[in-house]
This record gives sequence, C-alpha cells and structure tokens, in this order.
Amino acid sequence: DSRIAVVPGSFDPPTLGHLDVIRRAAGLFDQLHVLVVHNPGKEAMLPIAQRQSLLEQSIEEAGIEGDVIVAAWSVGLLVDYATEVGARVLVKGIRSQVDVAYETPMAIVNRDLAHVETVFLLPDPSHALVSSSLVRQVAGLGGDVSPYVPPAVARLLDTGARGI
Ligand code: COD
Repeated sequence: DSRIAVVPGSFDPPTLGHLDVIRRAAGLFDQLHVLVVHNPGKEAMLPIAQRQSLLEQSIEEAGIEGDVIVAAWSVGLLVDYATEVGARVLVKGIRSQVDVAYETPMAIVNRDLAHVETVFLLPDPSHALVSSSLVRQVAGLGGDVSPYVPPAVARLLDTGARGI
C-alpha cells in the first residue's frame, strides 16, 4: 500500500520556502503530487502553466529525490484531485498563527468531505518569512528576489523586472 500525498499551493511564484516543504515531504511519502491550484481569492502574477513548469525545473535543479509529479488543478475541489490519484494526505506548510487560522477550517472540511487528512510541516527557520506575496512585491518594485526563490524563478523575474 503506497503512501501518496498532495502538496497544494498557488506557487505564484514558487519560493525556497515551497521547495523546502516539497523536499521534506518527498522524504516522507512514496509519491508526491505538487499541485498548482487556482486560488480565486488572489490575483495571479503568473499563468498556471508557467508556475507548473517553474516548479518542474526547480525540483529538478534542486536535486529533490523521489517520485514527485507536478500537476495543475483549476476546477472542483482539491480533495477531488487527491481522491483521483489515491492520495489520503495533504501536506501544508505552517509559518504562523495566521496560517493555522486559515488552514484549520479547510483541514476539517477536507477530512469531512473526503477522509483526506492534512499534515502540517513547520518551516525551516531560514525560509520561514518567505512568501510568494513578498516576492511579487519585491519583483514588482525592481528588487533582487534571488535570496528567496529558486534560480529558475530568479532568472525569469530578474529579466522581467529590468524590462529586458
Ligand atoms: N515555509 C513553509 N511553508 C510555506 C512557505 C514557507 N516559507 N511559504 C508557503 N508555504 C506553504 C503554505 O503555507 C502553503 O501550505 C503552501 O506552502 C502553498 O503556499 P501558497 O501561498 O503558494 O498557496 P496558498 O496559501 O495560496 O494555498 C492555495 C490552496 C489552493 C492550496 C488553498 O487555498 C487551498 O487549500 N484551497 C482549497 C480549495 C478547496 O478545495 N476548497 C474547498 C474546501 S476547503
């Protein structure tokens, strides 16, 4: 019986915090689905397909081992995807009490709806304050985001910010 988990997120763009969670989750499960989910509550910077390819590139370049699949989901419930691929666990990162407050009701609903459990990983302290929204803000103002994102993302945003 193989253990399959989904790591969902907006990944707009992927950050070193995301990669840290993905790397650690990959060590805990037999198969990991990193799922780019459209979050209707947030205005997007990058198209879903581009976030997906940045994640694929970054996972490869970071040398993350294991059976890691990157996919996208924009219609229906997150747990519908989980059920479809045989995953009974969602993995999420918890950076603060704000994350706990946001994730707790979703975890309960997902368990009620589909018997899918949520596992929370605490961040590595060196990436705990990194968020996609911080990166979007710094990039939008022309700043250097390379300390916060994988090289593939830094290459893209650096070019964008300088208008090359
Ligand atoms: N360190 C550790 N973890 C981190 C870090 C960091 N520096 N940065 C982000 N994370 C974690 C986040 O806590 C999150 O778990 C994950 O990485 C992804 O983060 P984001 O910001 O890319 O994604 P979010 O927070 O916008 O989440 C989007 C989801 C679509 C996953 C979320 O909204 C969700 O679960 N939606 C459920 C949709 C659904 O089915 N709804 C109906 C039932 S509730």
